Amino acid sequence: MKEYKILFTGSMGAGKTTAIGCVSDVAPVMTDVRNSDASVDKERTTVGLDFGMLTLDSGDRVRMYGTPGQARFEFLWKILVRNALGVIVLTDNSRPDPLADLAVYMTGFAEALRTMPCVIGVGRLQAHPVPSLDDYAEALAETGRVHPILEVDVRNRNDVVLLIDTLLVQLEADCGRESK
Ligand SMILES: Nc1nc2c(ncn2[C@@H]2O[C@H](COP(=O)(O)OP(=O)(O)OP(=O)(O)O)[C@@H](O)[C@H]2O)c(=O)[nH]1
Ligand SMILES: [Mg+2]
Repeated sequence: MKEYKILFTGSMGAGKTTAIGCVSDVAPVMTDVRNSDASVDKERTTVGLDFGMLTLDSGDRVRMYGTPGQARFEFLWKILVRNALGVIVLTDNSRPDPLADLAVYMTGFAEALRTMPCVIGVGRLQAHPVPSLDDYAEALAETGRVHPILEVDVRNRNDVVLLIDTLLVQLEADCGRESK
């Protein structure tokens, strides 16, 4: 049996807490409090971390951690990414500039992503088709990065498991790693 630590990050309200809660086999640990950031219409927000555990069909276990989305908690991003094997970045396509949001996390985790695989999950794409998945790929390519980009509904277990599987496949193949 293998055990993996993976990290969910991404913009406020993209659904890190929801995604982890949706697939966790154990009662997830959440640290959400009342949201005081008026720029995002959201009742609660994560101020510490999320934690959940998923046992795969293979018997392997995935320990899932989630970061706060708010950039004021950037110091926690660095702590939470330690010892992780891969990162899932969630975006919310209903936000004003989802590609700029993506850039915040690609920059924030740049050091970790030199050695870790990464998958991008784009939420609310049906209702907000722009930027398209191709637009995301182009934006990433401009920064010299290639990562899988998938549409995701964080409320849908299969979607979230697919994101995790896509990350683990990269890990198994040892691809997605840039040479140092
Ligand atoms: N209607 C709708 N709601 C969605 C969709 N995707 C996500 N949500 C909702 O968006 C909210 C996401 O909230 P969280 O899971 O707290 O987001 P988070 O990324 O943990 O946010 P922070 O901790 O504040 O950074 C949840 O209420 C989800 O149900 C969607 O496609 N449609
Ligand atoms: Mg959260």
